[in-house]
Amino acid sequence: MKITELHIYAHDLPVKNGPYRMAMTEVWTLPTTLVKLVSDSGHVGWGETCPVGSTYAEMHVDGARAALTAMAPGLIGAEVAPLPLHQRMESLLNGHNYAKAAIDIAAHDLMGRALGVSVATLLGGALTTLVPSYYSTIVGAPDETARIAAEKAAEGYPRLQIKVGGRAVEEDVETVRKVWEKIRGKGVRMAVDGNRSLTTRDALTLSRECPDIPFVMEQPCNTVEDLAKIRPQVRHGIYMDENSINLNTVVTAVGTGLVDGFGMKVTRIGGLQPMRVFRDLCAVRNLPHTCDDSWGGDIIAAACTHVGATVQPKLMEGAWLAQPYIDGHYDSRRGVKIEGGHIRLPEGPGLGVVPDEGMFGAPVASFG
Ligand code: 0XW
Ligand code: MG
Repeated sequence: MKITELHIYAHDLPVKNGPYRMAMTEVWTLPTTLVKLVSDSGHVGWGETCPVGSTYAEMHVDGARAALTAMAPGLIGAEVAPLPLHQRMESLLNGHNYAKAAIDIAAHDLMGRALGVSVATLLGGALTTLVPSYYSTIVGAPDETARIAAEKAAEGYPRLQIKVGGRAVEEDVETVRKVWEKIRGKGVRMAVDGNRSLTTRDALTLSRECPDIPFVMEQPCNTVEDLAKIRPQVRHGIYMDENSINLNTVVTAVGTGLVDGFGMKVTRIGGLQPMRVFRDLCAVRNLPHTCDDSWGGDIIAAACTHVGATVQPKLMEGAWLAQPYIDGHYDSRRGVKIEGGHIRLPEGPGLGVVPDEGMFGAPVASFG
């Protein structure tokens, strides 16, 4: 099966009750990029990539569109199957995983539709049809954050991610302690995410001031070197998120025992093919991880849910979706939703969602 057409669409996703605030990023509207592939068999597949602003990860919306436009002519006539497709993309452009991911997701959707199987089946087979999610607070006042944490725990979220950083560490400590007072004993797991913002000094303070609270520290500091520095000094598990920019970094982090788990983004690692390799590497070393993305609509949400369904439940830390922050769906009937802290695996072939492409207007570029 070969690619005969590639279309790129631009679409804005305003943040409901915005802004969405992390330590170093505040966003009100997220410009997302969609890719539609058509094959010589007449099948269609959709992909998406949506950086959450320009300071979160090494991604930029215009970079994604430029990279897709640069690769597109060389992808007409390419095999849809993930391994030859990735080889072709590597021959056309170095890096830019988050742009390649949109093509990779579209190819998985197309292949699934052509074969009449779900993307989870293509990835090895679903282990569940109810995928756990987690709720991520924004950086906020301690009492308000604790109130939201209690509310989300009561809704059924099995895990909470508490955002910290960008302010005095004392306020972060107070926030974490107040959240713990509310959720203690409720069986809800907790991650404290600094989104790269903490100095190693403040990361150590946070850990030392909360020795009794069983959270994991997600990407507390900016660099791999910072994580290595605090690693032997903290009491809490360390998860890598933003630093895990490709499989090479992941292999080193896993092999050197630098981390206890990952917050992983499907687009940052380059799509579903590298994501399944990542999943299997983590399984070998019993490392828990999430299957999320930084932002995006129903296409990204479905991709995260399908791969999340293939992760051993004991290692699955959840699929975070932007859906609670977005009004409406690309697919009004089969849109992907979090209910009671969990996501029902979409049914049907491919990703199981069929976007109403009228929503996206005319493509910004078309090839083939
Ligand atoms: C909570 N997330 C999955 C969504 C935001 O884009 C950031 C991210 C994270 O864990 O850092
Ligand atoms: Mg994170």
